Amino acid sequence: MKISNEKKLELFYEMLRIRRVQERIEALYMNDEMKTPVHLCIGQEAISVGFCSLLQKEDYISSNHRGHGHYLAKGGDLNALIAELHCKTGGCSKGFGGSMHLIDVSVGHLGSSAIVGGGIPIGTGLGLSSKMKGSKNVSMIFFGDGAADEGVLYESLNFAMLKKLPVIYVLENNQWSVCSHVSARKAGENIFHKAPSDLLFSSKIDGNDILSVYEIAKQVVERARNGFGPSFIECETYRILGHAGSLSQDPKGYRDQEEIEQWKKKCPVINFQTILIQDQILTTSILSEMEQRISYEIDVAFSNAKESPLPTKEDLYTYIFCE
Ligand SMILES: Cc1ncc(C[n+]2csc(CCOP(=O)(O)OP(=O)(O)O)c2C)c(N)n1
Repeated sequence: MKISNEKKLELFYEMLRIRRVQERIEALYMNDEMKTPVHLCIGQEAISVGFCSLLQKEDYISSNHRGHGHYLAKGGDLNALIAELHCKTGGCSKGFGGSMHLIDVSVGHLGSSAIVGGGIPIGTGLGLSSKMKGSKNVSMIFFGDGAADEGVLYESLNFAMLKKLPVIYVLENNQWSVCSHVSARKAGENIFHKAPSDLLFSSKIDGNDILSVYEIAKQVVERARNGFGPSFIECETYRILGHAGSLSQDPKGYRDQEEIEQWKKKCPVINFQTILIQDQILTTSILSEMEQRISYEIDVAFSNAKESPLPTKEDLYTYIFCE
């Protein structure tokens, strides 16, 4: 598939931005100013960027606890993300949600859930709403291999196939669910084989290769938008850092350093950067301009978050609805 150089740079920039945001969070986390757990997605950036780059603002996504990348790739506001991590009123959930409850309705991000698998029926329902309204909006759901253990995935897939819903199920198989390896939980090689194939387009891809992700994303978004029903894409990837918090807080011993080193060699950001430089699409001056722009944007977001007030006791009642 032909992808313009401009598009390639755009994809690279978005991945780099998510990477640098994650790194800054990780670097500052032990200062204890971010009053929420964080689940960083370093190593998985190609998936959120590749898939979201094919969506319109009006399309929906639903996300999970490891959702910073999904939020940013869909166009969620960085200032509101960082303020949310500080539990401040400037946050995207007004400081009440923390990192696992991100949302930006203005760009079609309809929320992330801390309940593993929780975003799957929500995203399926969003697909149903599009179909009932006769709109062309598609719904994309990001979830992990741990969530693929949950029965709700198969109920949702069945419903989406039955009603031919415009839903794209994006499984980020990062090999681990907390400290439990995928091989300890799955029978057989491929999770996606479990998805019945006659009513569901399914495929397994290298989730660390942004161009492969972009290519399949284009295909499945077009299918969904044109009434061909749901798709299920398993993306092989790896969580480079710990399950939650900063790296130093990750329990040791559940995975080999050698495994981590092997996956670091498959880094989606560095590898794409190398290709772009080799192909003379990215120059060192463009790269340093990108780095500066991103770094400045992150500085501003952290300083805004510090300035933003904490919620008050009265705010506790502001967002409670009752009839
Ligand atoms: C229903 C439910 N069960 C268990 C948990 C505890 N828990 C939080 S994250 C997580 C791992 C999820 O793994 P996966 O879906 O593969 O996502 P990853 O963390 O690897 O990105 C678990 C078991 C939870 N939050 N919700």
